[in-house]
Amino acid sequence: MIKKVDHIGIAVKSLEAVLPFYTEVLGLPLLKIEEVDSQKVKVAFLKAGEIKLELLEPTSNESAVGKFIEKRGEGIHHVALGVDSIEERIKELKENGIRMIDEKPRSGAGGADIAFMHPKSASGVLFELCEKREKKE
Ligand code: CMX
Repeated sequence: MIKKVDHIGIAVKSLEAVLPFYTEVLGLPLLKIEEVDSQKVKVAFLKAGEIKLELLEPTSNESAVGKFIEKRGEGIHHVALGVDSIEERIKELKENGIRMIDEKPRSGAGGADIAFMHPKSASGVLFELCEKREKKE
Protein backbone atom coordinates (compact mmCIF):
# COMPACT_ATOMS: atom_id res chain seq x y z
CA MET A 1 0.00 0.00 0.00
CA ILE A 2 2.79 2.43 0.95
CA LYS A 3 5.60 2.94 -1.57
CA LYS A 4 7.92 5.07 0.51
CA VAL A 5 8.21 7.94 2.94
CA ASP A 6 7.90 10.88 0.55
CA HIS A 7 8.69 13.67 2.97
CA ILE A 8 8.73 14.78 6.60
CA GLY A 9 6.91 18.00 7.45
CA ILE A 10 8.58 20.30 9.97
CA ALA A 11 6.71 23.30 11.40
CA VAL A 12 8.81 26.46 11.62
CA LYS A 13 8.01 30.03 12.60
CA SER A 14 10.10 31.55 9.81
CA LEU A 15 11.59 29.94 6.71
CA GLU A 16 14.04 32.79 6.39
CA ALA A 17 15.33 32.20 9.92
CA VAL A 18 15.84 28.43 9.60
CA LEU A 19 16.87 27.94 5.96
CA PRO A 20 20.58 28.73 6.55
CA PHE A 21 20.71 25.84 9.05
CA TYR A 22 19.30 23.38 6.51
CA THR A 23 21.12 24.61 3.40
CA GLU A 24 24.45 25.82 4.82
CA VAL A 25 25.02 23.85 8.03
CA LEU A 26 23.42 20.57 6.89
CA GLY A 27 24.19 21.25 3.21
CA LEU A 28 20.80 20.07 1.90
CA PRO A 29 19.85 21.32 -1.58
CA LEU A 30 16.83 23.63 -1.64
CA LEU A 31 14.42 22.24 -4.25
CA LYS A 32 11.76 24.97 -4.17
CA ILE A 33 9.71 27.38 -2.10
CA GLU A 34 5.98 27.72 -2.69
CA GLU A 35 2.88 29.08 -1.02
CA VAL A 36 -0.05 26.68 -0.51
CA ASP A 37 -3.05 28.96 -0.08
CA SER A 38 -5.48 26.17 0.78
CA GLN A 39 -3.32 25.14 3.79
CA LYS A 40 -2.24 28.68 4.65
CA VAL A 41 1.44 27.79 4.62
CA LYS A 42 4.58 28.75 2.81
CA VAL A 43 6.73 25.67 2.28
CA ALA A 44 10.33 24.94 1.39
CA PHE A 45 11.35 21.51 0.09
CA LEU A 46 14.87 20.26 0.71
CA LYS A 47 16.42 17.12 -0.71
CA ALA A 48 17.66 14.76 1.97
CA GLY A 49 18.85 11.71 0.03
CA GLU A 50 15.86 9.68 -1.13
CA ILE A 51 13.33 11.72 0.82
CA LYS A 52 12.50 15.39 1.25
CA LEU A 53 12.09 17.67 4.22
CA GLU A 54 9.16 20.07 3.94
CA LEU A 55 9.58 23.15 6.12
CA LEU A 56 6.17 24.67 6.86
CA GLU A 57 5.79 28.31 7.82
CA PRO A 58 2.22 29.33 8.67
CA THR A 59 0.83 32.34 6.80
CA SER A 60 -2.03 32.55 9.34
CA ASN A 61 -2.14 31.83 13.07
CA GLU A 62 -5.49 30.09 12.45
CA SER A 63 -3.98 27.50 10.10
CA ALA A 64 -3.24 23.91 11.15
CA VAL A 65 0.49 24.69 11.31
CA GLY A 66 -0.07 28.02 13.10
CA LYS A 67 -2.13 26.29 15.80
CA PHE A 68 0.44 23.49 16.06
CA ILE A 69 3.30 25.93 16.70
CA GLU A 70 1.22 27.86 19.22
CA LYS A 71 0.47 24.67 21.20
CA ARG A 72 3.65 22.64 20.76
CA GLY A 73 6.29 24.97 19.33
CA GLU A 74 8.40 24.24 16.28
CA GLY A 75 9.18 20.63 15.37
CA ILE A 76 8.15 17.57 13.38
CA HIS A 77 4.58 18.06 12.20
CA HIS A 78 3.75 15.15 9.87
CA VAL A 79 5.08 12.19 7.91
CA ALA A 80 3.99 11.94 4.28
CA LEU A 81 3.63 8.49 2.73
CA GLY A 82 3.87 8.16 -1.04
CA VAL A 83 1.07 6.08 -2.57
CA ASP A 84 -0.51 5.26 -5.91
CA SER A 85 -4.30 5.35 -6.40
CA ILE A 86 -4.90 7.60 -3.39
CA GLU A 87 -8.69 7.29 -3.52
CA GLU A 88 -8.46 3.49 -3.21
CA ARG A 89 -5.94 3.85 -0.34
CA ILE A 90 -8.34 6.19 1.50
CA LYS A 91 -11.16 3.68 0.99
CA GLU A 92 -9.02 0.83 2.41
CA LEU A 93 -8.01 2.89 5.44
CA LYS A 94 -11.64 3.76 6.15
CA GLU A 95 -12.60 0.07 5.83
CA ASN A 96 -9.94 -0.60 8.48
CA GLY A 97 -11.63 1.86 10.82
CA ILE A 98 -9.10 4.67 10.35
CA ARG A 99 -10.53 8.16 10.77
CA MET A 100 -9.58 10.38 7.85
CA ILE A 101 -9.31 14.16 8.12
CA ASP A 102 -9.71 14.19 4.35
CA GLU A 103 -12.19 11.68 3.00
CA LYS A 104 -11.34 12.85 -0.52
CA PRO A 105 -7.91 13.88 -1.82
CA ARG A 106 -7.18 17.58 -1.99
CA SER A 107 -4.52 19.62 -3.67
CA GLY A 108 -1.24 19.94 -1.74
CA ALA A 109 2.25 21.30 -2.24
CA GLY A 110 4.55 20.01 -4.97
CA GLY A 111 1.81 19.06 -7.44
CA ALA A 112 0.39 16.28 -5.31
CA ASP A 113 -3.02 14.99 -4.26
CA ILE A 114 -2.96 14.63 -0.48
CA ALA A 115 -5.15 13.29 2.35
CA PHE A 116 -4.44 13.30 6.08
CA MET A 117 -5.29 10.57 8.60
CA HIS A 118 -6.35 11.80 12.03
CA PRO A 119 -3.50 11.41 14.55
CA LYS A 120 -5.97 9.88 17.03
CA SER A 121 -6.33 6.95 14.60
CA ALA A 122 -2.59 6.59 13.98
CA SER A 123 -0.84 6.31 17.35
CA GLY A 124 -0.42 10.05 17.71
CA VAL A 125 1.27 10.64 14.35
CA LEU A 126 -0.20 12.94 11.69
CA PHE A 127 0.25 10.88 8.49
CA GLU A 128 -0.36 12.32 5.04
CA LEU A 129 -0.97 10.18 1.98
CA CYS A 130 0.44 11.82 -1.11
CA GLU A 131 0.28 10.95 -4.77
CA LYS A 132 2.25 12.91 -7.31
CA ARG A 133 -0.11 14.16 -10.02
CA GLU A 134 2.54 14.15 -12.78
CA LYS A 135 2.67 10.36 -12.60
CA LYS A 136 -0.94 10.08 -13.74
CA GLU A 137 -0.35 12.21 -16.84
N1 CMX B 1 0.82 15.53 15.07
C1 CMX B 1 0.31 14.74 16.04
N2 CMX B 1 -0.79 15.05 16.79
C2 CMX B 1 -1.35 16.25 16.52
C3 CMX B 1 -0.88 17.13 15.53
C4 CMX B 1 0.25 16.72 14.79
N3 CMX B 1 0.76 17.49 13.83
N4 CMX B 1 -1.66 18.23 15.50
C5 CMX B 1 -2.60 18.06 16.43
N5 CMX B 1 -2.41 16.88 17.06
C6 CMX B 1 -3.21 16.30 18.13
C7 CMX B 1 -3.37 17.28 19.27
O1 CMX B 1 -2.28 17.17 20.16
C8 CMX B 1 -4.68 16.87 19.89
O2 CMX B 1 -4.47 15.80 20.78
P1 CMX B 1 -4.99 15.89 22.29
O3 CMX B 1 -6.50 16.01 22.17
O4 CMX B 1 -4.54 14.61 22.91
O5 CMX B 1 -4.36 17.12 22.86
C9 CMX B 1 -5.49 16.34 18.70
O6 CMX B 1 -4.54 16.08 17.65
C10 CMX B 1 -6.48 17.35 18.18
O7 CMX B 1 -5.77 18.52 18.00
P2 CMX B 1 -6.39 19.93 18.22
O8 CMX B 1 -5.27 20.87 18.48
O9 CMX B 1 -7.50 19.92 19.17
O10 CMX B 1 -7.08 20.18 16.83
P3 CMX B 1 -6.63 21.06 15.70
O11 CMX B 1 -7.76 21.98 15.43
O12 CMX B 1 -5.29 21.68 15.88
O13 CMX B 1 -6.54 20.01 14.49
C11 CMX B 1 -5.61 18.37 13.10
C12 CMX B 1 -5.55 18.99 14.48
C13 CMX B 1 -4.53 17.29 13.01
C14 CMX B 1 -6.99 17.75 12.90
C15 CMX B 1 -5.37 19.53 12.05
O14 CMX B 1 -4.09 20.07 12.27
C16 CMX B 1 -5.48 19.08 10.62
O15 CMX B 1 -6.56 19.00 10.06
N6 CMX B 1 -4.33 18.75 9.96
C17 CMX B 1 -4.34 18.35 8.56
C18 CMX B 1 -3.92 19.49 7.64
C19 CMX B 1 -2.53 19.98 7.91
O16 CMX B 1 -1.87 19.62 8.87
N7 CMX B 1 -2.04 20.84 7.00
C20 CMX B 1 -0.72 21.43 7.10
C21 CMX B 1 0.28 20.76 6.18
C22 CMX B 1 0.02 21.13 4.74
C23 CMX B 1 1.01 20.62 3.74
O17 CMX B 1 1.81 19.71 4.01
O18 CMX B 1 0.97 21.16 2.61
